[in-house]
Amino acid sequence: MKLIDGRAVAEEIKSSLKIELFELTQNNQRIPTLAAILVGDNPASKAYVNNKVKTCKEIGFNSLLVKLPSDISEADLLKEVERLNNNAEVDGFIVQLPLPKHIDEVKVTLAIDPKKDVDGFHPINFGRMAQGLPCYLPATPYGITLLLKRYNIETAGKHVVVVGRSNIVGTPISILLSRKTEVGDATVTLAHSRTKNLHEITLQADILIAAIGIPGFITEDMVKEGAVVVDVGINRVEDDENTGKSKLVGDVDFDGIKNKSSYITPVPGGVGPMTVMGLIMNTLKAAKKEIYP
Ligand code: BQF
Repeated sequence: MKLIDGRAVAEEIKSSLKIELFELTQNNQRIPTLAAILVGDNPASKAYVNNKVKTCKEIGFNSLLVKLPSDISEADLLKEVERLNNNAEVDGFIVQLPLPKHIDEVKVTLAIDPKKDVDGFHPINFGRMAQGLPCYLPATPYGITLLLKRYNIETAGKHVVVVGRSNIVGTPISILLSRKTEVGDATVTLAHSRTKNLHEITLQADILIAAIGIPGFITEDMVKEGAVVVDVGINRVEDDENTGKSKLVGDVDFDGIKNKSSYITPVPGGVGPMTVMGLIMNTLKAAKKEIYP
């Protein structure tokens, strides 16, 4: 078993971004600026936004955190989105999900200017991704492709099984890996909660990507000997020892699978840190006007 160390790869990328930022400023180009809208005080959402802001600071990017109360109306949130769309200081921004129940996430996503949509969630960017046009890739799929590349994991001709069909992970990673690209040319099966005989399908996977959101869902009996296992799950569960504390676990039974897989991503420290780097890479592209000149 080889561990895919997302934390280490994220650090490598941070180092190279610091150098690139230095070169940008030498050429009198703008310092990339990321803004984030955080609605309410969900502890997990706060932690995610703080990770993103902290990573910007570490590299030397500018960041702007817009904190809004959980009872903000949808109309007022849409106004804040419009303000960031029109703020020339901001290269790209995100609205941290999930949003409170009274707010329509689709409406908010549609309100973001696709040129500043560094999460890559707007249907314009999704559609451009699906057709292989320049776009902001959704952060988690982007991070997964960076990890596969970094570890020289061949995808061409391989059978990738993705479990989970969300708009932000399962569906876009299945599209990306099936396209005729560097990290692509795979034969992809997209499995989900209504898939029959899931074991039979996952056992065929050369590369298994778990993005279901159920702790420990993928067990040893579902994995082929020598498979590459990518765990996208971030689930907070109670600690075993009755300490009252919680811990992060993935969608994969790591201890059960680690000796059967060729490569495996841990949780924490696997895909999670690379999700943040995907966002950061998109912010750099936004500042350089690489996607939408
Ligand atoms: C790690 C996210 C579910 C719903 C909304 C590093 C992150 C997580 C884990 C992180 C996630 C998950 C993010 C680790 C951002 C990934 O060390 O394993 C970083 O900050 N993430 C998000 O913004 O929204 C989510 C998961």
